[in-house]
Amino acid sequence: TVCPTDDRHVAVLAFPYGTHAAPLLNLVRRTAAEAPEVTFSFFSTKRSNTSVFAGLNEEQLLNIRPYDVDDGLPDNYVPSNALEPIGMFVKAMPGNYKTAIDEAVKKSGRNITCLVSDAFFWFCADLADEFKAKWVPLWTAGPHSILAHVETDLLENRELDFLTAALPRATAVAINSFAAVHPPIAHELESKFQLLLNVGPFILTMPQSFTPDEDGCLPWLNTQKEGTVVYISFGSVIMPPPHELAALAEALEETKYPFIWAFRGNPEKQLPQGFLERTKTQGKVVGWAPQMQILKHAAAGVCMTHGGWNSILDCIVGGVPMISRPFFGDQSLNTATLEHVWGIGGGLEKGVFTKEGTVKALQSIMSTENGKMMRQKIVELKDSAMAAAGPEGDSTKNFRAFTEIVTGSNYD
Ligand code: U2F
Repeated sequence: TVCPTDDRHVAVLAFPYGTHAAPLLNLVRRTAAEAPEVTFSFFSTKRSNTSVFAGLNEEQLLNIRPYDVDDGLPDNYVPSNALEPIGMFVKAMPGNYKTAIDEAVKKSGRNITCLVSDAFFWFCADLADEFKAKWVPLWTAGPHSILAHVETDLLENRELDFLTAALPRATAVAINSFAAVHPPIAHELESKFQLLLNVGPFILTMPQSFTPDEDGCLPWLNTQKEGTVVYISFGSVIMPPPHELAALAEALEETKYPFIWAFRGNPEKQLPQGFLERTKTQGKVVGWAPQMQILKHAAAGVCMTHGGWNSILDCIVGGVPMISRPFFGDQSLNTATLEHVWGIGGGLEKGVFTKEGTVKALQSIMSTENGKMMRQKIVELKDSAMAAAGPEGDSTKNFRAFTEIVTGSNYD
């Protein structure tokens, strides 16, 4: 029931690129469901809102309203590379968010009482002061990368320099992770922030949107032997260069491992000539795949990834070791952690896809003691993730704390 005198209004500021806005919305959906009397306004670009709100009905959205912020791009703009529009968007901040927040305040008649934002938005520290509101940022990547930012004095990137100075001002910092993933890092972070809230892995703790299996990956997996299938995906942003795509394709043909390749471009044009025809019974090249369901399937044997944090969590929950080819941001650090801290995967010889290096890496995971060890270790991590997300687990308790801070209520 909605209390007409309630004046609580949470502004949620999403970063509209990569896999950032969807996890933030999932977190807020769970919180909003616990606090039906509080208004939640969700700010992202039109394109991002269209994608993350797709398929969610009124009943699922409850007290959350989407608002579009200006993407900073001129009319009829054609990007010259994938990063350019992100730079233009960042230049439009924070004015674009402020304009949209003003509109939401006017529409709802409620001032902002709390800001929940992507942790990239250092400007929220000042905005929260201006509104006399709380600020709870969400770091959508792993604990190692946020610690690296906080600990690094000489940052080349000014945006991130501001970020690290701002985060200790937040009422709490939430992260899509669980403390047992790497306890020394969690302890270190606890000492840097007013409050650190591990509330993940979201794949276990938050409502997820449904990914349809349009290409029949799951029935196909049912026809494959246990632990034999190579799943390949480089997330939502990356397309490896042509010579590396070719090397990976050749390695698959050479090893004959069954595979599912979630390919975001045009496979006919971008994969070697004849590859699709020659491998049509060996594997499937699909568009967007139901990644989590694939990784949970008994047939999944190894995941080829770019080392994006959400994919790493998916693999941990699925119990599938990884071969990682990092491209930017946190991905190299994530890859090193897979190999040297957790022992649940590793990088490639020379760091890039070559035919020989990829064959070696695949064979090492699929058919050596090393691969067996990785599988055992990843199942241990999976168990601690499940415990954290369980009824009395740390992430569950931290989520309660998050909800109380954000809504200012006790929901026990
Ligand atoms: C950025 O990450 P990306 O979006 O490139 O990659 P991930 O963090 O691995 O997230 C990919 C998500 O998309 C899903 C998959 C993950 O939740 O389950 N998915 C799918 O459902 N189907 C597909 O065919 C392919 C993917 C950035 F590039 C990274 O460096 C950061 O770590 C990350 C988090 O901040 O954001």
